[in-house]
Amino acid sequence: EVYASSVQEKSFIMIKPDGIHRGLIADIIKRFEAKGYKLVAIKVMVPSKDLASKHYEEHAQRPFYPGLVTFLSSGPVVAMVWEGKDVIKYGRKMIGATNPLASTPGTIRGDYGIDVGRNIIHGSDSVESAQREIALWFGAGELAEYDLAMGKWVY
Ligand code: RTP
Ligand code: MG
Repeated sequence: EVYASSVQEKSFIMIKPDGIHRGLIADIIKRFEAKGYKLVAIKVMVPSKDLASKHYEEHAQRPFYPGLVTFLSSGPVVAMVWEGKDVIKYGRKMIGATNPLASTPGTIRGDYGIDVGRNIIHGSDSVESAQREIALWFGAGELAEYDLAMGKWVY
């Protein structure tokens, strides 16, 4: 059933400044698209320090937090919302482990990263985080609703 609610699960996926500067935008989008996920929102921006702080607020007490916020707001990001069955959990699998050197080859971080502070991409880690992050980065009218023609060949 193509329009079951599980198929409409959404995740907030963001290419971080290192990913943009390293020319990985198209590769990353290609992976999610080829998997069968549907792109419903996308924008490029340099996030303010305030937005970056809010995005990672769960880590506010961690020693790496100030550097993380400075890094995220230091350059352009590609903020996206991808939709599809199990996209939150499976998207994190495609992304790989937080530390790129612990990520399996074939994952985005495993294929392209070395340092935990330069791990290329962010993905929501739960339904609650996804809802919070989508609302933080996008306005209600910025999410497209449409049927993807290839959808019936994916589900
Ligand atoms: P993300 O939120 O960016 O998708 O990454 P994640 O879930 O895999 O990892 P998380 O624990 O949420 O950490 C957020 C980001 O903080 C940086 N970090 N640095 N020990 C460290 O220096 C350290 N630990 C985490 C990473 O850039 C990580 O993606
Ligand atoms: Mg995280």
